[in-house]
Amino acid sequence: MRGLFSPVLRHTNDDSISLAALRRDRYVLSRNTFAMETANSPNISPLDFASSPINKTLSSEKKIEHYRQMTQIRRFEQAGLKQYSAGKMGGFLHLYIGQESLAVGAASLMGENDHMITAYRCHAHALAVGMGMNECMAELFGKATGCSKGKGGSMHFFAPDKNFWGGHGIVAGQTPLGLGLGYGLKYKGLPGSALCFLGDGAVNQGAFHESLNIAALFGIPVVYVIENNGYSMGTSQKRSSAYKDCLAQRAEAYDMDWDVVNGEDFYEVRAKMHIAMERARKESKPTVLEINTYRYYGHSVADANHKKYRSPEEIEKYKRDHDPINLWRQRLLDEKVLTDETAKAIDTESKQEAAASVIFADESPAPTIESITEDVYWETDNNTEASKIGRHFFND
Ligand SMILES: Cc1ncc(C[n+]2csc(CCOP(=O)(O)OP(=O)(O)O)c2C)c(N)n1
Ligand SMILES: [Mg+2]
Repeated sequence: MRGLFSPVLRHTNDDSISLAALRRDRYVLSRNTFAMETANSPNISPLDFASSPINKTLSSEKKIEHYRQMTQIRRFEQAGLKQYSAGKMGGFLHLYIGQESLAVGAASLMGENDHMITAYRCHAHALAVGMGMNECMAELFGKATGCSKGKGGSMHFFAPDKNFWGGHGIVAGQTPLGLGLGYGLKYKGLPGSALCFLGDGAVNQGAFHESLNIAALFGIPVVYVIENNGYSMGTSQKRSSAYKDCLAQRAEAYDMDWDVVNGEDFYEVRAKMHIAMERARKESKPTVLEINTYRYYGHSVADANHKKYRSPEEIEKYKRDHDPINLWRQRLLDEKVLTDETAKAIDTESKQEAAASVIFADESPAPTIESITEDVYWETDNNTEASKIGRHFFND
């Protein structure tokens, strides 16, 4: 059965051909690496992605900046968790802690015509594209100064001015929207790409498959990024898919390129994301990437059972040996790009910034009752004809 799905090598540049040839082995290796950990060999890599074209030109300043972003994201979410526990916010809080290299790696490659959309685990993507901690923390608190004016909360961070299109709660609901972002680029003749993130739990949804089909059929410049953190709420990825070995390989059914990425290696994330984004920008072709990663906390903070459907040892193993921030820091220390002192200073500053955002959020006003219908429909806010007759979508 598996022979039917043997990978098709259709990559376009030299760098990616070597990656393509290795990708299946690489996948098996990274899974095995994750499965049979030893403390001494946490990061076996058959390829050093530091030498890929997009990483070779990465300046020391940028490398440190990306370390700072990942640290800021983690400190922001840790501060948010503390405030959630103190009863400062309602609804859900889905933490991205453990997965930071994915959002930061992708955002680090975005230019003015590239767009990003994701699911409800969206804090990191928002901060990675350049949103501020204040507007994000205030959104968690449901305050009027939040990025969605306090009406979105944890799952609905948005920054259209930064080409960040949210934060979506329906599993795979963002996948046709990501397709639309890519379609818009093509329609306008813009040389960009649409990055659409989804979880491993979204890959069996019909909307995703319909999106893949149209993306391939119309040649849409979209990159679907499956953040495979191993679990969909309390269900392990191995239990939720009939074909469980490789999620990205489904792309072959749509005649689409795909690859598997080791998310703990920041260089690898950038190298493979770059290939996919260039394919979108230059050839107007879609890609599916599956990035292996891990979340340290439960599905949301309300997930009290997260140490029952996976063992505490498993969680500890990932924290100890696969933490993307620790591994990136170590890499930069080894390259002598970073010193321990600078790393510590970045961490302290990130904590301070997060603490300041908590004060900002706490002191901010709540939205007014009168504003409850504002910012829901564009037509209402702009008092259009469609709004007057109550037909928002079809008659404008
Ligand atoms: C269509 C739909 N079905 C079910 C849910 C409930 N639900 C919310 S999150 C989630 C799990 C999704 O897991 P995954 O896609 O792996 O993303 P992760 O939480 O791991 O980031 C489910 C089933 C939903 N929001 N939408
Ligand atoms: Mg998941």
